[in-house]
Amino acid sequence: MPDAKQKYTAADIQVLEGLEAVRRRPSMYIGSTDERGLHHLVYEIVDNSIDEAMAGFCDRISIVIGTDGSVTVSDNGRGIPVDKHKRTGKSALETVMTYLHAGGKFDSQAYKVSGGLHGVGAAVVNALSSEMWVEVRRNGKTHRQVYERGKAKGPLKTSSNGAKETGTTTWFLPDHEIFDDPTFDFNTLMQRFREMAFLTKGIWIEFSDERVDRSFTYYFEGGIRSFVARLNKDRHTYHEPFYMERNVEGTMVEIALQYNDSFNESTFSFANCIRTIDGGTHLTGFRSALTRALNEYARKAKILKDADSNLSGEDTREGLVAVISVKLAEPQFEGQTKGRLGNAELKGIVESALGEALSSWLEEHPQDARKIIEKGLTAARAREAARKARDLVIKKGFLDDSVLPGKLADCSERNPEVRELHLVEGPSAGGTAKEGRDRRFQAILPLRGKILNVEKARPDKALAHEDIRAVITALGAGFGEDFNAEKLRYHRVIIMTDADVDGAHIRTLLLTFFFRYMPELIDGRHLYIAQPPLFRVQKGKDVRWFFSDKDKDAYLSKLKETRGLMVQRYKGLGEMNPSQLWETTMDPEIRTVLEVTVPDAVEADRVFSDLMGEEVAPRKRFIQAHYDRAKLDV
Ligand code: 0RA
Repeated sequence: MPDAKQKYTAADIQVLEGLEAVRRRPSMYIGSTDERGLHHLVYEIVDNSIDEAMAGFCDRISIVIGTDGSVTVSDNGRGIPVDKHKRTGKSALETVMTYLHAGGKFDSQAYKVSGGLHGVGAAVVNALSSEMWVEVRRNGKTHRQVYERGKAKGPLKTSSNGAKETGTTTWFLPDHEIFDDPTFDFNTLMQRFREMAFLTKGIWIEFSDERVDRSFTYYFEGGIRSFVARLNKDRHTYHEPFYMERNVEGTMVEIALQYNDSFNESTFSFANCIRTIDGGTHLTGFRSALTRALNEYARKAKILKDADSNLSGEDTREGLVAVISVKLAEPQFEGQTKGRLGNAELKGIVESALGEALSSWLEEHPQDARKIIEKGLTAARAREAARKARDLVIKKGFLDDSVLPGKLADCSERNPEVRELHLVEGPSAGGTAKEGRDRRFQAILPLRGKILNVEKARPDKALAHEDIRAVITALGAGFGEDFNAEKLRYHRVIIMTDADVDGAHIRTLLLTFFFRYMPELIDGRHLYIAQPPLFRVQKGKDVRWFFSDKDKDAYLSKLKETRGLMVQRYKGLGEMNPSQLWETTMDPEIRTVLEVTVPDAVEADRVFSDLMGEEVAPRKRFIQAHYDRAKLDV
């Protein structure tokens, strides 16, 4: 944590350069000028308020998206200083807003915890906004300055308000000269603010979007403890969450974890409030401490006998839900997408902090400890059984891609980039698809019907399932940690199910399988969902297909007379003949397919466990809510 008593004044702020550079090369500062970069602007400003909260001076942040596409961020912190800055001769506020690298807080004195652009955030946002203003409430006065494309439009205006309240309000309008489409996405923002609220214990974040008249307030008393509880909502858990928070020489380590009765691991790691998708040193430290503490306790409590071997890391992570959040002075984000924390010292810091805290917790909660270790032992036995089963299948030639599944009707084209694999519900529709397809590049794999729910089955069971094996072998790229996208035999995998509730269920089962066993297939944008039509409307020789009730009704209502009119409803793929299926659903020239994307891994994890886990109610809710959504954001 930064030292809360530390005072900053204008003198702490270093001046480097003007903002022309930012307008010339915006991507250097915000990554891109597409949707991502646009949302980055909001995060930069909110991050500054989060920092003020982390320093202990602010507990409320509000964000409003205006009908004009503007953003207002308000906090109840101390207010940005407005005293005169020695080097620029301007106010600290104006200096912070109009010069690059004018971030006082990023000097060695303290650190910016929420990541971002090292304190240059506000200036970058200013440079990329066609209009901006900041209002600071301090010392019973209101100070206000207006900017345009990074330049002050007038002096800092001060008026007395006599109020005790302090804080900062920032308003900006993203520059349409910079951004291709300056439209904010409600869900993207909402998810990020929720995450920020989880990661900053005790903060109230109010978010409202006046364009759609929706608003949310987030407050999580327990911080990441609440995060873990939320991830486990609707799952059967074994104990109350374990939680620890520790400051090791200026580095904050916060960890919450809780086991459930599933077989999956859901661990989310963060450094300075930024998701570290590819883990890093903090995650490595976490894992080794977890394995070590559980094994040590298991030996001491004689749950593991002398002759037993230790639980492996994997065994200790079955059914684990964990959130690891570290905050450090100079985070190094590594890897192609900067998704991995590189600071070497974090491994030891997290390892010893968690080791100590978890060992004490296990001593204090012997019943919980026993349940967790027994779960690990069961996992170990199952893994051993799975290994044997796997050796056996490998011996028999299963998962050897020279032996393709018998039901697969392959295509003739050799280049995987143009090859498509259609997973078709049921043998009858499979037959139609085989006849209707373009056999040069479209392969068909008919599925029996319902595939196994992998959310409720161990990997060995899943692999014994015929359809699942067929899908894995047909794709030829392995699964789980051994998945290798370079070996994919098809770069497009298209799920084709009936347009009814059963079809939706089968589709969800398949999505769950891909999400758990081949997430790279989704990340790599290889997975699609076919869109078969719901209606065929014929009037004389004119035949039209409709994909929704609404479109069909709109068309019918425009018709002047109904003579020779024939409206047919298609319930299943099997009701179409091969040429109809080709024409409406398979022909790349006219079909529409939905790309499956997972924009938010935290949400997706919960959605899949909601959908496919033990509890029935949430699943119903989801299927009903998402049944005919246009874009499948799982
Ligand atoms: C440095 C010093 C002080 C406040 C802030 C930064 C500050 C910045 C932002 C940005 C958004 N909201 C903010 N709130 C506070 C205060 C120094 C003092 O009062 O001693």
